[in-house]
Amino acid sequence: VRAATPEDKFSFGLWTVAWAGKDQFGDATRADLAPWEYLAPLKEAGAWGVTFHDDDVVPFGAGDSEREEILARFKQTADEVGLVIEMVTTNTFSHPVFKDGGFSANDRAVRRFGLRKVLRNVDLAAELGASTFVMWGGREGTEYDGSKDLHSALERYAEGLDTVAAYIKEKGYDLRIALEPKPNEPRGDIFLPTIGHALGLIAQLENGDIVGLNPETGHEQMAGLNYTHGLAQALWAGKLFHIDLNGQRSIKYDQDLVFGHGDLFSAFFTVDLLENGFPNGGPTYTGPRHFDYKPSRTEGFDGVWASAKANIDTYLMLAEKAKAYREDPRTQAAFEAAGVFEAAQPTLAAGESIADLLADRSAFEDFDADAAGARETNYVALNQLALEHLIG
Ligand code: 3MF
Ligand code: MG
Ligand code: MG
Ligand code: MG
Repeated sequence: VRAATPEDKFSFGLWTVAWAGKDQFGDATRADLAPWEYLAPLKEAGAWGVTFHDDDVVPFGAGDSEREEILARFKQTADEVGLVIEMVTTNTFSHPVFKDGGFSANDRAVRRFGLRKVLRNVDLAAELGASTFVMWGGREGTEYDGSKDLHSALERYAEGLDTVAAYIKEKGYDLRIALEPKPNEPRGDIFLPTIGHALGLIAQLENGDIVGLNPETGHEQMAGLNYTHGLAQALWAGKLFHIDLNGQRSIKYDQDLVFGHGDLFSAFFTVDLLENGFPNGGPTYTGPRHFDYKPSRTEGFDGVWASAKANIDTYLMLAEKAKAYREDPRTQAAFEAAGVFEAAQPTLAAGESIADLLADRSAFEDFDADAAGARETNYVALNQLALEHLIG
């Protein structure tokens, strides 16, 4: 596979390679390095960008001068190494103060603290030149349905998001918010569990024009959903601002495997959409190819860097294969036979009224539904072509 270039825009959360392996049941299996020590090897693995939560770099509760010192060192190292800080995000899930959420906690003082922590980080994101501000509300949710007035919780969540968006506008920052849906873990149920729920909430915001999505492969798959379809709907809505690519095998805890190490066929179609767009044209994704995975706890540092590179290599291999799949004349013929191009034709003709449709006997009275029901689609043959390219 070819080497990654900056044009590929491969990017990693600092918390991915910096995860030391501490989980619910076991201690860390790797050492903690200083935040800037991860940057050169990330660049070496092929990254163009890096992203972080405030607390990944600066310890929670650090004083202003310590904070500034650490951030300056981090930024300087990123510059020296040649990594772009393309996204910044806020940790409103680790500290016990956020055990009931940041924006939707019942406790108003906690909500005000959460909002202040986020706004402070919006300033930092703008200062560092990031273009996206991701918000994963990992503790926004419940274990018990009776523990929150769900209507008030949604009101407060929306209020918080609208306040952050209003602040970005007020300040004139060139920054967009990207919400990251997840169905559960760490809460029993998290608000905005899927791409669809998040799109629904964004549509009700006052400042929703600068609020979009950062969908994660595994999060949709944890809900049994199709990630590629979710990306498609976010694109269609003009809301695909950022992505978290990784791997997940079926409905279980958040595995955060290397991209492609979960559902590989699904990963193929994800890359096909990201690289080649919709067969009939339409909006395309031009943002970072951002990975949010965890180097497995079984790995040492060699394994960390090998797994970081594995994300990139898998993406590049799939991109090559998806390109060959699309360019294969057999695929184009199979698209034609499957009616994929016909789907671009509006169902009503240009200028056709509903009355015209109702008067069109060929559409209903004379339509042979049984014959149409018996038509060949050739979808399986088309899928086999994809498989052939994928494993060929
Ligand atoms: C949790 C996640 C988060 C988000 C991150 C970005 C810790 O399952 O995916 O990673 O991606 O908070 O804002
Ligand atoms: Mg995750
Ligand atoms: Mg995950
Ligand atoms: Mg994520």
